[in-house]
Amino acid sequence: ILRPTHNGDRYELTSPTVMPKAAGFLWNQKMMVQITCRGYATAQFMQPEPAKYAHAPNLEAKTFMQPEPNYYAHHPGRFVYIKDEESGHLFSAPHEPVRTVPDRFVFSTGKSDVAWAVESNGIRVEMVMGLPTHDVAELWTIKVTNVSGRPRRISVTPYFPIGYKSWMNQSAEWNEELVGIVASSVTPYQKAAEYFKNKYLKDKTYFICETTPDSWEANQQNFEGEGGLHNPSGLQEPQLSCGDARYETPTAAVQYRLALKAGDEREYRFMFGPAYDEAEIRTMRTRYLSKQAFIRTADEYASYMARGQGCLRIETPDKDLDNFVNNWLPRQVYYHGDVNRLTTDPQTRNYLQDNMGMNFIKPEVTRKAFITAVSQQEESGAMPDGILLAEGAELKYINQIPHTDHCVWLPVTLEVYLAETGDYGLLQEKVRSSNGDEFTVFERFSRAMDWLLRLRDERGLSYIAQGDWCDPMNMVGYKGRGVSGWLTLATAFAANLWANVCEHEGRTDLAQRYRAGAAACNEAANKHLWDGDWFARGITDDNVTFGIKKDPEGRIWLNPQTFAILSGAAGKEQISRILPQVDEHLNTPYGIQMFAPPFTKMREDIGRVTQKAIGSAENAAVYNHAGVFFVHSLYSLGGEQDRAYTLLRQLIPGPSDADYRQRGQLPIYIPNYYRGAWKEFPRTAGRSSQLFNTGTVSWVYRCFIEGLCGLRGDDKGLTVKPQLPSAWNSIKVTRQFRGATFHLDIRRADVDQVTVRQGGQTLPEARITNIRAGQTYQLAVLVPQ
Ligand code: CEZ
Repeated sequence: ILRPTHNGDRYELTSPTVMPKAAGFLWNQKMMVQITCRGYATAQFMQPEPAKYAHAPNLEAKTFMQPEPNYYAHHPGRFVYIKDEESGHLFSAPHEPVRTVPDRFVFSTGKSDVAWAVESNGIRVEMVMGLPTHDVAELWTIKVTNVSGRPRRISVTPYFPIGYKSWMNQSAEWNEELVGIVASSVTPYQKAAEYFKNKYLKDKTYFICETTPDSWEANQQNFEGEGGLHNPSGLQEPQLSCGDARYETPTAAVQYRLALKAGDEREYRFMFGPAYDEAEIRTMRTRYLSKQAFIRTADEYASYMARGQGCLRIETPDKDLDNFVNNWLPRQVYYHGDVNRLTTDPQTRNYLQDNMGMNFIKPEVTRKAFITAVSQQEESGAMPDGILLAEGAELKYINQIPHTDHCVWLPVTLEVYLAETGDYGLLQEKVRSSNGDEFTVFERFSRAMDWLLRLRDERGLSYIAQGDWCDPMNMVGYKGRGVSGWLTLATAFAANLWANVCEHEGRTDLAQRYRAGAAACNEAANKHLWDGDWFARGITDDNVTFGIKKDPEGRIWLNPQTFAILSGAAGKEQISRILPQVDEHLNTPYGIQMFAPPFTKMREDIGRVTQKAIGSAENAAVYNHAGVFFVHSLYSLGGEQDRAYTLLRQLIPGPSDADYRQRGQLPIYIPNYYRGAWKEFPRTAGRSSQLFNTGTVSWVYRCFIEGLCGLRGDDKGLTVKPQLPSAWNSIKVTRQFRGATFHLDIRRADVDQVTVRQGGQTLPEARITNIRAGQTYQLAVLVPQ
């Protein structure tokens, strides 16, 4: 059903029904489109807040991107109806809305386009969607070929529903000069002040054609009629009615009537997108709507994607893994670092971790992100809940709820930045905030750590307010007393990381202060949260410790265990107790659950997380972000490479057919979760959320680079400490690092410690120093059996 092609640059799915939600996605800095194999699409563009140009047929609430999208007959999508005008046989490509069983079906997701080839009744339809690099628009090529071996009379009707644009004012009509349908609307509002904000919104949606069609329809009801979308009334007439929409739901359908000889083909090009006015549509048409311009634009876009190639190529015994790590993982990391999930106020923790990944792709972007982030630091040293990225942006949704963990991610992200670049100079940059204070980056980080260490109760445990990393854990501490076990440990971890930097900068006084702070957190966690075999998740406002043995639900949580390992709170003996418990309670065939057992009803002293559907999102799902934190902690231990690798591999769908079917997702990205509650609901366990926005991927990339391959920078150079799973005897790795290229041949040998040879000579230690940019290094690495 599924196979990689073009050296892994594409994945091809050959059925529209076995993984109906399987989708590809494309983006640029102004927009994003996710489109399923069946043709349903979700697109957003920034103006500067996320907006749509194709809508559901009813009024939609504005919201952030959510998991497990539902698709329904009238969901926005991009379709072509093909009707045999002699026999009346009708089908549609890619698959919706007609759902005819195709004779041949290929959904092919590439890095810079999404394509289909669908055949039914002797007609082949090939569709390709691309994007420009700097503008908002979809570029569509639709090619029709008569493969039936006899002459045919058919109609070809691209159908791009526009949906319900506005309850105040909406319409659509054919525009002769632009050769297409233009829908107009007024974004609804009520406050006068909103008028001025909305005044320049792109309230038009256009669908324009390179080739003038024989007829068209701009009125959804006229097109669909009594026949319904499976067999629209508009297609039962000799031609479309050339209707308009006057405060009626707009649509874009255009029709070509063709007489094709055997083997004949026709190729059409279209553009679909939002615009402010007709002048803008005209400009877009001139800029893009021709064969040459499509080719040029596709090349430009491919080189834009190529800039996100990342710094690692691996050759391991697992080819599917290689394909994901070499081709698709850096692309998803790049997406996060490049567009910050298309929000103007990314959650601070997301902004920082997404930039942690960008260190491996474009560290100069991460450098700027630090400056942007700390320039918004509050006077107290706290970091705000979201980082504002556009003029006039506001904190929305979850960012209006106070969470206490944001400062943690500063030193965590910095650790990777310094390892990749060695640029300690960043710390001396002066950053001014809007209230006028000026501090260096170094001072700001110290203030953030001071704030974290200060925000603890008399026991030394960190207050949680209305959430920590776990967004919906909103009622543990809303009365002001509850504490987070995880945050206490994460604070210790962050303080230790920061102490290392202080030491490097010659500030031993500060290094001591932060190490002492970390030690105090760890001690408090051990005193109040150690439950004999694992660490508790927290203590509520009413002083109830939870995430412990006697809890029937939410008994053991992964994050506190992970961060107890990372912070040093858990000693060797404790770790040896924790790991088997984690295995027993949390492992599933699809990865590791964030906690178990799931909550089946509201716990008013924990909050919204307990109300989420069992096994979805944070309620006992395989929540990949938490899973990969754990993998990172295992690599940091050394000696846990098998446990680490098993979990790392499970983050990626496949490679068995059964696994693909169960997850329902192509192996071109990692979703934020797979359904968990494996013991309770095995039928749905493993199912992908289909949401490719996730902090997971930065860590996954990091785990492959620094953990499995063991290629990590420090202030002297590049250290080499591979941690191959025991089933592997050798791997080959190419790593880009500080402008140089390293080819490593890593194999097991009879050595006591990692040995690195360059040009026949053994290096004094497993570290390459004096790295020169532009140079290529060939290294033979021997690792102990
Ligand atoms: O969002 C993520 C956040 O973006 O949830 C993570 C958190 O660390 C990320 O910063 C864990 O809680 O209910 C909610 O509010 C959810 O928490 C979502 O906003 C969420 C989900 O991943 C979306 O499925």
